[in-house]
Amino acid sequence: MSARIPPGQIVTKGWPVLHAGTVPYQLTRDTWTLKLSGEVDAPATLTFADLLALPQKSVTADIHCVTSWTKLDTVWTGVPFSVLRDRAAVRPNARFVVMDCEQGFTTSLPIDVLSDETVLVAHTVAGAPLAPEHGGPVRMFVPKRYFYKSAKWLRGLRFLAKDEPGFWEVRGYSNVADPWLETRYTVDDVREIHRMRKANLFQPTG
Ligand SMILES: Nc1nc2c(c(=O)[nH]1)N[C@H]1C(S)=C(S)[C@@H](COP(=O)(O)O)O[C@H]1N2
Ligand SMILES: [Mo]
Repeated sequence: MSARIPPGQIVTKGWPVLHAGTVPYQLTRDTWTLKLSGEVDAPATLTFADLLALPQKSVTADIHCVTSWTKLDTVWTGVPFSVLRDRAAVRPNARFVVMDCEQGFTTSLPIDVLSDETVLVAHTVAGAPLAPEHGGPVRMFVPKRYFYKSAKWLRGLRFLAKDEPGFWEVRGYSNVADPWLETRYTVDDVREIHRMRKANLFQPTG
């Protein structure tokens, strides 16, 4: 196994389009908004212009779909998640974020996992506006997790004290979704908890 490719993954040169339901073509940069809500002191609804007025960053990273394709060296531009977290003035009791999408898809991750410099609320790929088929005008970009954690057509970030497992997560997919641990399914999360318990590394997340 190459150190670059996570276990069980195969490199693809193309870029598959994968999602439940249809593409919401009516959602454009002009109609799109992003709601910051939940356990926050500064709830807000941002327009695309508001998003562009925030600090921007480009990240180059590999993406890994749980169905086993990996695409190398993708280049994304957007606003770091941490900037939006700070903009929302998240309360100390908030630990998770639910990413709410157009048409009802959701996924979630701990705020800590989303708070490093690789995670973007992204609007541009390889220098071009994100295509509707790939989640445009705006989607999450979370390259260190399987790609189902990178919510397409993002419409809200809901900050919560308790986790609320998302669309794929309640259908048997891992809530951890770590390509390097190869936690693909719920049962793999249980395996990881056992491994960490044995090593005295397990910290319950409530
Ligand atoms: N809103 C929404 N986002 C979603 C999905 C979805 O069904 N709906 N599918 C996820 C899955 S399983 C994958 S692999 C990626 C695929 O992104 P792509 O079509 O740009 O390759 O989007 C993720 N984000
Ligand atoms: Mo996926």
